Amino acid sequence: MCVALLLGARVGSRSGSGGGRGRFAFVLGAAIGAFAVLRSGAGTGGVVAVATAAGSGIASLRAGLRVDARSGDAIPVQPSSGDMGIEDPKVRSATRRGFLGYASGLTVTGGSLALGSRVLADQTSASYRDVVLPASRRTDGDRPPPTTTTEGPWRPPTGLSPWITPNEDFYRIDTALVVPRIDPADWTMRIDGMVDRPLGFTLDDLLVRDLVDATVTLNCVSNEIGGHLVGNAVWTGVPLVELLEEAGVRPDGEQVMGRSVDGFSAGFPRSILDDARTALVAVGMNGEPLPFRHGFPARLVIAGLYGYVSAVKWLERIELTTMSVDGYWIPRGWAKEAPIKIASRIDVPLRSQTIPGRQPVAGVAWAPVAGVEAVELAIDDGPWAECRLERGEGPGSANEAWVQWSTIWDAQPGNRKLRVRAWNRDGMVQPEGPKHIAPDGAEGYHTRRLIVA
Ligand SMILES: Nc1nc2c(c(=O)[nH]1)N[C@H]1C(S)=C(S)[C@@H](COP(=O)(O)O)O[C@H]1N2
Ligand SMILES: [Mo]
Repeated sequence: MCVALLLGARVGSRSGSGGGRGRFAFVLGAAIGAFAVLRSGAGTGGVVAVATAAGSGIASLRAGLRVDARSGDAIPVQPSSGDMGIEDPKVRSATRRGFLGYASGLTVTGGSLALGSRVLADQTSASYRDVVLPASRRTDGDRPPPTTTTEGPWRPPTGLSPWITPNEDFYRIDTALVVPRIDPADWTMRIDGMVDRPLGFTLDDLLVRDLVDATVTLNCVSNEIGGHLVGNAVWTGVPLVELLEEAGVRPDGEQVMGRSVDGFSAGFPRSILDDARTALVAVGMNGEPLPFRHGFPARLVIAGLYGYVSAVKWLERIELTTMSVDGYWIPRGWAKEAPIKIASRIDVPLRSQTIPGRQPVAGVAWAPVAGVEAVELAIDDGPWAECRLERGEGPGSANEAWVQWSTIWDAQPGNRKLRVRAWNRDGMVQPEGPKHIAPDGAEGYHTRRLIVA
């Protein structure tokens, strides 16, 4: 699938808009894609999706446009560095307006593609339903006792993100045209490269091990300030360090490179694991086997690293290598090392208009792996005032998961501005920015402007 995409992208970028070679590449890509889809057993629906993708690919070549699928349900969603050149939203929308005709065509083709891949992703095969997570699982890392405050019991305000993001609502980012639907019977995961003993695992090999549960916030580097490409889940899996110890990493194996069945790859320095952060070959998400969309049968989850350098879905290989090898997004202009930045978001109040009087302001904040120490809210550029924090209950270290924060605001009529920022437990405040998502994540304080009347 990825081959088709890459091929199309490469020829597309050389030939400019509407190039015959570009069109040829997409048709060729579609043929390869269809072959791959048939081989993977996705059926004719998958072929239709690929054909649609090829069609919209040609359309986008002609329009000189990229498909911008922010919801994460359509085609390649992480913008390439090329897009970062246009910073002014007005310039962008002017360019877009010129291609309205193409854009509406794209919406239709893109929409049917999204629908196609969704239908495929939601079908559960018999072999998927056979997978059962073992009931007894251990917990590493300590969690402080639930927050006890003098403020009394806490009720999450309406509209606040739940502590655990349900699997159905969890954001999805990947380059896959069609969600891989791996039959565990045909799947193994190997650990090789600069190791003393290359190892191979079936899904059953992983499931019979002493599995760990951990609550970890996953965050996409493409998440804008206040965006929703972030979620918090309880992941179940095998600690990566245990597997690496069994394989015996050689001193030159300084990078852990995860590789997916779809050609995607992501790597991070092995030394990152030395601080005992959660790092799992995950097979479960919120008590269920991984959904297809989120990497069934196994994926990596590394606390505190953006997904594009760590969270490889449909994992088939963990290669120990030197730092000179690059994962998928690195040659496309994204930073080689990418720790998650301190961030906070206002969820409530949601609307741009609100009524005067006392009301909740609430949201989420995250700063893995140091953890969130405090969240502050400023009203109309007034002083920063500390908010109440809720650290949800769950397995794992509280510092690797987001916190919910809330406060009560006595809204006065007029134009109002709310700004939020977080501090981590190393005494660092969230960077004020503003800074764009490329190359290593956005910086800035989420701001909500409201008309109180
Ligand atoms: N195979 C594969 N794994 C992938 C990606 C991908 O494109 N292909 N994208 C990564 C990125 S950029 C992110 S942010 C996370 C998102 O994981 P999710 O879709 O489960 O939320 O997956 C990572 N793993
Ligand atoms: Mo991402």
